[in-house]
Amino acid sequence: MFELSPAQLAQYEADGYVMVEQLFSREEMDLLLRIGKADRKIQLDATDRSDSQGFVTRLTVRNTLESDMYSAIARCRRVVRPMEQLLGGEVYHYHHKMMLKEPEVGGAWEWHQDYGYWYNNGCLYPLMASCMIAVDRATKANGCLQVVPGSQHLGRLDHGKVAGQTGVDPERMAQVLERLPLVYAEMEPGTALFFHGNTLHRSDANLSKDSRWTLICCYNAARNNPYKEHHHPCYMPLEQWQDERVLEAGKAHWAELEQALAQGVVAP
Ligand SMILES: O=C(O)CCC(=O)C(=O)O
Repeated sequence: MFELSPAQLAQYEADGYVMVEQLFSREEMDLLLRIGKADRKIQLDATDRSDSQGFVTRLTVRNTLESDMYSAIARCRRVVRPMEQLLGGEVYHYHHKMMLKEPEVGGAWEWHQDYGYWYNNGCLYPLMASCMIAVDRATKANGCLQVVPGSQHLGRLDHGKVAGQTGVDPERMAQVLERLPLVYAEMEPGTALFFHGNTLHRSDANLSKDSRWTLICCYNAARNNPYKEHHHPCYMPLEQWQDERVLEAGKAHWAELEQALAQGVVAP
């Protein structure tokens, strides 16, 4: 079973993120990409997020886990076990989202912390983290994630309206960038970035000819159950799947999509 090493845990503690190369195989990512491109449902359910330049990025958020390939990844031990290590105990699925950053149109994200938003959902502690998995290659040119190492130690910063999005106070952000470096998290397909809910991150618009799709799986510590109901789930035990089930679920998912395509209907 994959686990983060003491050195990787120390890196997360210092930097607020840790990158794990090839957490998923090329075969798994090729299949996920094929599924994503053929999946009318994720396109139909996608919401738009505009940036200040008028570029629009699309994302499809899921609060529940099913038997599809996206859910199999969010449930699999390769992702969940490191999350348990990082959050210090049992975790539950908070949501997952496919980020469909399309060539030449995919918009930018302003500087923010995920816990900047999740705080408002009744989660008292920042015992929350995400795993971003590169489905396509993510590069500087197609708008890969940018992170500020060590920024999780700043605690939660005030968020407000920034260029039409909810972002960190720009005056404070400028000061942060005077003191801390900025890192472009370039990733090959299958590489995963585990990052803390208070790690500052953003991304540029995708002006390149290559799409930049990622799957982001987000978790909350079981002991950090929100004190109020909101649009993401409260604690519910997470059924963890063996890693092999990712490919099995993907193959079954693809077969379902192929059948739906042949019948000219949208797969459920
Ligand atoms: O996909 C990206 O580039 C950024 C996404 C992000 O920051 C988020 O979902 O919180």
